[in-house]
Amino acid sequence: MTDPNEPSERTVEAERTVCPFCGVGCTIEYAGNETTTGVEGPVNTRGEICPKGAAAFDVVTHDDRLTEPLVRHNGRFVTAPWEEALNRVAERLGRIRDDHGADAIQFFASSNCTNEENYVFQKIARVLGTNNVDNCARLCHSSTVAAMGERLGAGAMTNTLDDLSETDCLFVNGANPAEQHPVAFRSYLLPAIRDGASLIHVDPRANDTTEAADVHLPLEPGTDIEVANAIANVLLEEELVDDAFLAERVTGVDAFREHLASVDVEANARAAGVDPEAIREAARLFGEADRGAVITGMGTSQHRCGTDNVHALLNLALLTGNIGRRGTGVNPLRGQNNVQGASDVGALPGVLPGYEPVTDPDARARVADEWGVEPPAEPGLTEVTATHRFGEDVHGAVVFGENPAVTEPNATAVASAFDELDFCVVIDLFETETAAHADVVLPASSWAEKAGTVTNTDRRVMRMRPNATLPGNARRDLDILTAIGRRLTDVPEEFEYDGPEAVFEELTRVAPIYAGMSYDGIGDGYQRWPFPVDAEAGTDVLHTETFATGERTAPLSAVDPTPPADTLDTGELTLTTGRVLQHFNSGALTRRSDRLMAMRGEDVLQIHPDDADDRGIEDGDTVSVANERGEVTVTADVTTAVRRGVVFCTFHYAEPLVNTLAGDALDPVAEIPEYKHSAVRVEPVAPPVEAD
Ligand SMILES: Nc1nc2c(c(=O)[nH]1)N[C@H]1C(S)=C(S)[C@@H](COP(=O)(O)OP(=O)(O)OC[C@H]3O[C@@H](n4cnc5c(=O)[nH]c(N)nc54)[C@H](O)[C@@H]3O)O[C@H]1N2
Ligand SMILES: Nc1nc2c(c(=O)[nH]1)N[C@H]1C(S)=C(S)[C@@H](COP(=O)(O)OP(=O)(O)OC[C@H]3O[C@@H](n4cnc5c(=O)[nH]c(N)nc54)[C@H](O)[C@@H]3O)O[C@H]1N2
Ligand code: SF4
Ligand SMILES: [Mo]
Repeated sequence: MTDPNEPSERTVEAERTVCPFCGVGCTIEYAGNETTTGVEGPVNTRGEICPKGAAAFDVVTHDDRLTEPLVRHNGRFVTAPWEEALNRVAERLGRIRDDHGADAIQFFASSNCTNEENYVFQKIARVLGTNNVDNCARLCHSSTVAAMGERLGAGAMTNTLDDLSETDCLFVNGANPAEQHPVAFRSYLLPAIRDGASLIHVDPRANDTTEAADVHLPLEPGTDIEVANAIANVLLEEELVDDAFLAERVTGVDAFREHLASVDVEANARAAGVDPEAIREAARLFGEADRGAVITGMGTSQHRCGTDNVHALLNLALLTGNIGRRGTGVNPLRGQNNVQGASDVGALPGVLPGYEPVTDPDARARVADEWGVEPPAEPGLTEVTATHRFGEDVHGAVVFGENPAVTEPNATAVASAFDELDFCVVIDLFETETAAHADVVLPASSWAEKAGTVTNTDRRVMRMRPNATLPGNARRDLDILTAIGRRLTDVPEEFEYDGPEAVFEELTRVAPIYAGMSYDGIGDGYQRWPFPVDAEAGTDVLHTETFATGERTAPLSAVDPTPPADTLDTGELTLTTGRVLQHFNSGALTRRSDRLMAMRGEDVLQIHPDDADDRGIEDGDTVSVANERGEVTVTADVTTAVRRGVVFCTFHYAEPLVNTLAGDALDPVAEIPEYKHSAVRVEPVAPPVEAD
């Protein structure tokens, strides 16, 4: 916190903006006294927020904020003037490009930052001559986007939060919206449940979402395909499918039936460790519902078979005709406040702004018309693959608002890989664990110090507005990026913008899905893509008459299970990871909030009483969790919320660094890591002391 004895030179005022945390996109503003409050916005129509939104200001005035550029001299960081720091960035990255080509540099974009910032960021990479730009969408829903893109032609939520409140059945697979998308859960999903909608929760753990569930399938991590295929089998066997929809809108039905004939519900239930009767009950609830909606999250997507997991869920929606109507669909709840937007504006290695493939010459030519430089035609590296190649063919990195040394799998190896680079610049609010391996660190702007737009989970573009001035010599992210673009590229004039609105205008010309949007049009409300809403269909729901592929039909696609990469030796347990309400991702922001830390201040390992007993572990004991990649010590929370054989931990803390335990396996299609299944040994750190 700021020193109360020092008069603060920072002015603070209330301006409607968007919460910096999750993809729900609640509207908040400064409320005085270093706090924020929810105000009525497009999503939180009654001004409702969760504890993170309420604590958002804590980070803005935190003492740890970077206020000067840092440049490494003889191994140590020293503060430096902006000119020197920026020149060093341009000179060193320029040298890497000259020596090895632009593809030797990796650009880590920020799903925590605005559309305008990410648009400029990917433009720097592409103008420089590389498609090596990626964002955290890689780590959350890249598999979802891949499967949905292939089958339906669009990787975003098919439906809107608003219409999901009209559903009759929620099929929530590997997501915990009660904690991770709290306002969406309380204001859109719970009302549907109170109106009689059923909830099926497919999750190895019982958590806050499970409390509202009619059926809980506590599957073994990594067995989602077994469960979804068993449900598909029951749907077909018990004639719970929508024959009219299958006839009109679906192809591959016969081949799918044939494939599913070999699926045995009992055997799949056994493999997943769930009750076959519960699978049947789930199938009946979903199949008999007039409107059934699938909601999917990280438990589905973060496996080496993440793309297939989503294919298996898409089958359930297509079989039951639950696509293209209100209250239905397949709905990935997006992660950070702008992970949807960072992807929309082209911070991905395979697509240009608006998801046009880099391999499409017409799309490249359209971009070249605007930029005067044609983007390269070869898709770039995804972010985890890139870190695996640091020091080999990748020699430089620009890390913008990401903390891969904490959040990528096998994190200790990732941190060392950063030391293999010739040059790394980090643009962040704090001296992060990744910054510790950088050569230059640039002090950036928090959510409260910038203007721009972000795109929430149901594709709504909303405006952010500054509530505070910058601390010390920190600069706005957009100013930092344009300054780098002007120094580093051969087209400095392409990085002269008169503020974020001018960037947005360019974006609407380059990205077809944003065409026609404007700051004025958005105002205090929102504009949703595809824009404008199709007047004929009269709805914001996708795929109503045709799929986004342009086709009237989408295919069923049979998938078989893939075993996780880690196999369990005797005595080992399966570690799966995830989130809690009070903390956010790497914890960079939430660990620094006293009020959030007071609510939940440490990481714990959830472990089943029988597994704890076997190891002589009691509730509250310090335990070691280890495998060949690393070890962490953490407090045991002995609970029946997790199934036997499975332990659960968050990854919100740099200490313990849980991601040291996650493996390098990637989904072959989307290159998403297998965060949700690692083999670990769990032991008490010291033998329990007998109390007399
Ligand atoms: N409070 C809070 N909210 C957040 C975030 C945060 O860090 N904290 N982060 C944001 C981001 S970036 C994202 S991507 C979203 C993610 O939101 P969610 O997808 O809800 O996040 P997770 O907790 O990672 O995973 C969801 C559930 O998957 C379960 N799971 C684990 N393994 C498996 C499995 O093999 N199969 C199935 N079916 N389930 C499994 C876990 O037990 C967990 O309850 O949340 C966003 N919102
Ligand atoms: N074990 C395990 N690991 C996981 C996951 C999991 O479920 N399990 N989930 C994965 C997922 S889904 C995700 S999205 C990733 C998240 O991974 P990251 O994106 O690396 O984590 P974050 O904490 O969201 O943010 C990173 C950085 O952004 C900075 N930042 C915030 N706002 C701003 C800003 O306005 N400007 C600038 N310049 N910087 C800013 C923060 O200070 C922080 O250092 O983690 C992944 N890692
Ligand atoms: S639900 Fe998400 S967007 Fe809304 S206040 Fe909480 S963290 Fe912020
Ligand atoms: Mo995420």
